[in-house]
Formats: sequence, structure tokens, C-alpha cells
Amino acid sequence: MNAPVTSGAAAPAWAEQVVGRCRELAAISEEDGRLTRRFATPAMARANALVGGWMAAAGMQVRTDAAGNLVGRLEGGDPAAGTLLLGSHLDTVRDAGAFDGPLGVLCAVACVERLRAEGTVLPFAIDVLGFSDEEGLRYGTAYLGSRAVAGTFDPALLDLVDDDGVTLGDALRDFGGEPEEIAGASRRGERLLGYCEVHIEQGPVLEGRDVPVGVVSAIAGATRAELEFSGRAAHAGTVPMGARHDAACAAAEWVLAVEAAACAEPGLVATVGRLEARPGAPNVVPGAAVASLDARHADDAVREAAVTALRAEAQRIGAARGVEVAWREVMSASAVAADGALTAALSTAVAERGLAVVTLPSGAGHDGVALAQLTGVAMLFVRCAGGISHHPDESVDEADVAVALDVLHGFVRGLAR
Ligand code: HGY
Ligand code: MN
Ligand code: MN
Repeated sequence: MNAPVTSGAAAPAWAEQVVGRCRELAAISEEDGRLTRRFATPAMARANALVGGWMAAAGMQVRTDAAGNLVGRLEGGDPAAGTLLLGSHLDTVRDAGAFDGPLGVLCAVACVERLRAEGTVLPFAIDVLGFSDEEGLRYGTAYLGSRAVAGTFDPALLDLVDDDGVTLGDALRDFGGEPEEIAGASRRGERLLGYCEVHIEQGPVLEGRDVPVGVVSAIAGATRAELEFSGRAAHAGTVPMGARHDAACAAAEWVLAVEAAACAEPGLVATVGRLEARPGAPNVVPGAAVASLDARHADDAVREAAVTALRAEAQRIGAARGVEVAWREVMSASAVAADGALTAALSTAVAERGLAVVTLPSGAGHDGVALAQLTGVAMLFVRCAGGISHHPDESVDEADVAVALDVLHGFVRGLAR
């Protein structure tokens, strides 16, 4: 498994190594039988150790920063030339696929390995980042690691509590991070050439255009919120329907209103991914219900207007049913345009390989949303089968990964010209 690639090997050998490593990494999970790897968990520590070993074997200096991000560094020939940031995230959603996040980290590691194997010494340094939390599964709010690197981490987040009552600060401390020193993870003020991330597309466009890679033009903005519906628990057998304050029915009516609003607004997507009736007994009218909201659009004004309307609709539904509704905004991230110069350099690297340059927006969020506050951001999408993602069936073709590796290699060398 993962025999070291010989120097001078072409991209296919590197691609085989990257895909094999993604699958090896996918075996590191908090749960039996499926891949779930949340921020600052023992599974994340094991993942960092495995990837950190591959970084060290590639000749990089390896460390973990105060926010739990894994950082592999390859020094450049000229200390004044600054640093190029590459990478992606190592955390996952629940029951995840093997490539969302790790593909970008391991493509970046392979890029460094290939540069060293061919004897290329770049003027600038390369830092490969394995971000500690992009998905936000454990604490609800995304981009914890990349926000720390961007210098925009809000210390108030350290008081967030997970489903087991563990605060973010305690989880990070137990993980070996330094919550009190998290500001030290910031790269603000350094000379940075930018951030480039390779990521599966997680959508159908590249397959539809029959191209292996695409260049990202922008990343959609997103709002995440959590709603608590508070009605009145009651006996399921004795309380007449007209006398109930059923929190689950109020939540269910709102979920359908979310769907209707998104279907009515072009480009808007809105999802209630988490829905829970409490106390959760079959013979008890739910006195409480919890629902999440994830709303996205390329245009921030459209997204914000939709979220405002959905918040008002929840209150209207609640009032009509005698159910109180508490709304907590968990995260709001503005849409981000990719950096023009970096994206042009990435497009040139695609074109130089005789490939059509397809540019597309990203409906999915990425760490680049946070890093755009720090430096220019560019992304290369890789075709993934059926656009399937956030699902164990997520997959990529080695041939497409080989193309992505060649493009990344050309992009990085092109920055040194
Ligand atoms: O939710 C997203 O778009 C990303 O996968 N975190
Ligand atoms: Mn991702
Ligand atoms: Mn994801």
C-alpha cells in the first residue's frame, strides 16, 4: 500500500498514491462502519498523525498549530519570497465519503513530494494545511481552523458546547491545542502568495461538461441557524387535536415553508438537515422540537432576505399554534470571489495541458471562505462520480486526480516564473 513514488514519475503514479492514501485515511473514524471525523477528537488526532507522517516523508517540517490545524512546511530558496498556502480540511461530515477534504490535503503533499523528487527548489515556501474543522459538525459553526489561520477566530466560540456538554475550548485543550493561544495561529502580517485548494466538485457540472477539472470563480455565501420550537408536551391519547401545542407539527410546517421558499427563488438552496422532536416518546405530544437551517446563495442580499423571511415565517407559524420559537444564528459567511491573478494562473496551468478551461461557482462552502479574509484564494475542482458527496459513495477517477496533480504542479511552478 502506498509504495513511495519514484522520482520523475508522471502524475498517474502520484494519483494512485493520493487516492490510496485518501482511502487509507477514510478508515480513521469515530464510528464503526462509517466515516465520521469531527474537530479535536481522538480520530482527528490519528488522522493528523498519519498525514503528518506523509508530510514528513515528503521532506516537510510538520507541526500542529494552536487551533489543531496540521501544517507541513517546505522552505523556499529565498526567505523574502513569502509562502504559498495549499491544502484543505481533514474533518468530515457524518457518514462521509473519502475525498471531501483529504483529496486537497494529499494532492498538496504529493505536489511537494514531486517538486522535491524532480529537484525543483522554489523561491517561496509552501505550507500544506490540513484544517481542523471545515464542516462544523461538532460545534455547528464551520471554518474554525481556517478562521484561526485568517486571524478572524472569535474567542467567544471557545464557549460553544457540543452534544456531550464539552466546550470547544476544553475539546481543543484535550486535543493538544492551545485555546488561550489561538490568536497565535494567525498568519496575518506574513508575506503570503495566496491559498490554492484542490477539492472534489460535489456537483454535476464537470461531468456534464465531460472535463476532469474546473476552476472555481466564486464560493456561495451561507447562513446556518438553529431553531427551538417550544410547545406543550401532553398525553397522546387524551388531548384533543384542537387543544394541542405540538412543537413537532410547528417545526414540520416550517420545514415545508423552507423548501417552498428555496424552490421559489432561483439559485437559493435551503436545507433542514437536523430535525428532532422531544421528548421523543411515541405516546407524548412533542413539547419541543429542534431544527437546523442551512441557506445559501451566490448573492448575499438574496440569501439574507430569504433568511429574514424564514425567521419571520417561523414566528408566524409558532404564533398560530401557540408554540414559541427561539432562533439562534450559528454562522453567516459572505460569498467570496476567487482571486483574479491566482485564478488566471490556475486557468493557464489548465490550458497549458491542452484542457478546456471551465470556470464554475461553488455551491459548497470551503476553507477559502475564511482564508479570503487573509489572502487571495483559488480553487481547482475535480470531477466526482455523479456529483455525489457527503455520502460514502463519493468517488473520483485516478485519471482525473492525475490531471489535477499536473495542473497544481504547473500552477505552483508558474508562480515561480
Ligand atoms: O457544507 C459545505 O458546503 C461544506 O462541505 N462544508
Ligand atoms: Mn470540503
Ligand atoms: Mn463537505
